[in-house]
Amino acid sequence: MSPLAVVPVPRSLQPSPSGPFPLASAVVSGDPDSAATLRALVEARTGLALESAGDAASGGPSIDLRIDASADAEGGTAESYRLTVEAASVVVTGADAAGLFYGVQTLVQLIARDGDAWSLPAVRIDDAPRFAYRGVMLDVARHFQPVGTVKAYIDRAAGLKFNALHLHLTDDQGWRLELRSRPKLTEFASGTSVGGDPGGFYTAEQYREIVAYAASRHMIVVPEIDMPGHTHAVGLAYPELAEAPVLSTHITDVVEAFGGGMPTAGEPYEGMAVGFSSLRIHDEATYDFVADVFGELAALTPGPYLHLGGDEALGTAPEDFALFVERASTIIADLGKTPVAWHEAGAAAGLHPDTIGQYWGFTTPTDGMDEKTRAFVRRGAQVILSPADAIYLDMKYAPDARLGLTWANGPTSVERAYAWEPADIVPGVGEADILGVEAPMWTETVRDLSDIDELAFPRIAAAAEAAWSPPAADSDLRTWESFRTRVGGLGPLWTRLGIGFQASSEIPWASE
Ligand code: TNX
Repeated sequence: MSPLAVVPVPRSLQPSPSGPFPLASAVVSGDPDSAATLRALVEARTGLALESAGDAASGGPSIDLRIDASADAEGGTAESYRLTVEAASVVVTGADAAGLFYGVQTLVQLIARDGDAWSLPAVRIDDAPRFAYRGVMLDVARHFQPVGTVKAYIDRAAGLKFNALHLHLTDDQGWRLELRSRPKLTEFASGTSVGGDPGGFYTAEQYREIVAYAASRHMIVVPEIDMPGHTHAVGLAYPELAEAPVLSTHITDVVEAFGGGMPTAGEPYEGMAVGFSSLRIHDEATYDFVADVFGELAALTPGPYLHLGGDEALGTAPEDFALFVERASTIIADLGKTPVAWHEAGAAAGLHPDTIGQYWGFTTPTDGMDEKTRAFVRRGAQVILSPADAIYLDMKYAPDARLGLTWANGPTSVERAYAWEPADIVPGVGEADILGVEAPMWTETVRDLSDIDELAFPRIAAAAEAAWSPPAADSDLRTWESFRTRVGGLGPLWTRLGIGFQASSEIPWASE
């Protein structure tokens, strides 16, 4: 029997001898929020409008949705759930609201065609996440994405049991969040995107709307203000805070390959080069700015993390970089938030010790990136893994692909996105040191939701499985063969949900 099409694969999945559960006559009872989620997803998948227990009396088989902290095998692990399908009843029990939400997502993935009808296969699933932090990142700076697109991305990610949306809100090409303390940022630095495409920004109210929508799908928002590099846009609004662009040969090479012109102080940057901009490190006005920006962001963000960036600051001298990230991480910690920084910041001796590191090197570390990452752990903090040659969702699938970049070891196949083990990436950074896994979507080549879908799906499913599922050593179903078959089984669901996935030839796509 081919494995059931559940992605990420659960901790334990046992087919049961009972017959399948018929969906059409089912009656949904229990927790109202998850009942609404289930009814909406079943309708999208099958066209069936399931009855609720409150509706006209019905003797149909029941789907019962419960929250019970004592119910799971491990005694109420956060986000865990248990799911039992038998011929006459379905019971989903979450240890908490998030667990129940994930149980419902699994249930929807199990829906199968049964002749002219729809059914659920008899099964018993016990499931809980491997890592507490399961993230996707969306770069809304290189190409601004409207609120509706961000919500659609949240829905897609939540369906794969991701629980964090990292929003890359600022970069050389634009500042995308309106701040009362610094109104010039959006007035002067948000109008354009890469390639001369339109820009945009979120008002504080729109940002709150995104945060609330994410919360309704059990996701936190991790906002990133990238500093001290990636700050050309800041100079359009507050020129006194920005150094002149540092024009290395790398910049000339990128401009030659991709166009966009050389970065020029005071002019919007529409190209794809990185590492030429820097805030002024030895000017107190810079830290007034950092305090204003993160102060307002902390007040707008209920989640525990604020990301200060810190990547590719090639236009900043190393000792200046260290001084900056030490002060910025301390400002964030003093606001009562946990700082997050890209792995480069690990090199700064005085970085705030609570700072979470985000590793973006390759699955086999190069250039001392592993050492910088271990430094976070030595200070007592954890690490988020985003190995670029595996789960950078903006890489091309194949050399002739329409969208994407290739710098991370050439194109990234679905198989390569799947074939890595988090605890084996950075020597000295083991299971307990890993907060989680995050798949970034940078948007230099990505304009809209259909571009996002084409690059993210199906590789995002590999990242979800690395973040949620047990390691291969503990699960027979953590193999490429099983994964590709299970992903193929999700094709019809993704189609019904309007997800424009790449019909990769590596995956045996099911037709219904
Ligand atoms: C590297 S990885 C970047 C981004 C680019 C991305 C494109 C990292 C922390 N920074 O500035 O958008 O490559 O793939």
